[in-house]
Amino acid sequence: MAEHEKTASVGIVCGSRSDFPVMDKAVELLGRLEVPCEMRAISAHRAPDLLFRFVAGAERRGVRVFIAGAGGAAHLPGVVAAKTLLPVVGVPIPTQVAGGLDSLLSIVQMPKGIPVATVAIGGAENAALLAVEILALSDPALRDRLKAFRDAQTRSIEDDESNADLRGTT
Ligand code: RP5
Repeated sequence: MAEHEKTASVGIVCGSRSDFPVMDKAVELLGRLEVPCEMRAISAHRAPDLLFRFVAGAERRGVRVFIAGAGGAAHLPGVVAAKTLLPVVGVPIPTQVAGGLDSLLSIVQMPKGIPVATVAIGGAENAALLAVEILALSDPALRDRLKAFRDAQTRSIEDDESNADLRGTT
């Protein structure tokens, strides 16, 4: 385990290493907002006991939110949610066969009792932002960084040349 992982606030788990290119976008965004995270590839169906150990260990190490990305019959986020009281954000991974609609429905259609906050297909950035919003509830400095991120995002659209004629108008 790398040194920075000991203080991770967000635990990211993927069903496979093949999900990393999508989920790396969450890691990158969390890094921009200075939120420590750790990412693992642990299949819920191929290695369920390892997944349970990861969830329990991550909680002990200080993880406060999980992000789980999986594709196809994507039960990983629901299984993580079943093993923790922490919030779980699910990311449906795009697939070859159904474009990720299979992943989306598998994750979003959780039966009542165990929720998973599901973002768009491939929506790893929004998963990271949702995790940040949750953490910011009890971290004023992080809230300030999130506000600055939002403001910069708005400014980049206002500064776009195609909107030049709208500047300064209400
Ligand atoms: C899921 O099956 C993973 O989340 C991945 O999106 C998909 C394909 O997995 P691999 O074939 O790369 O193992 O479990």
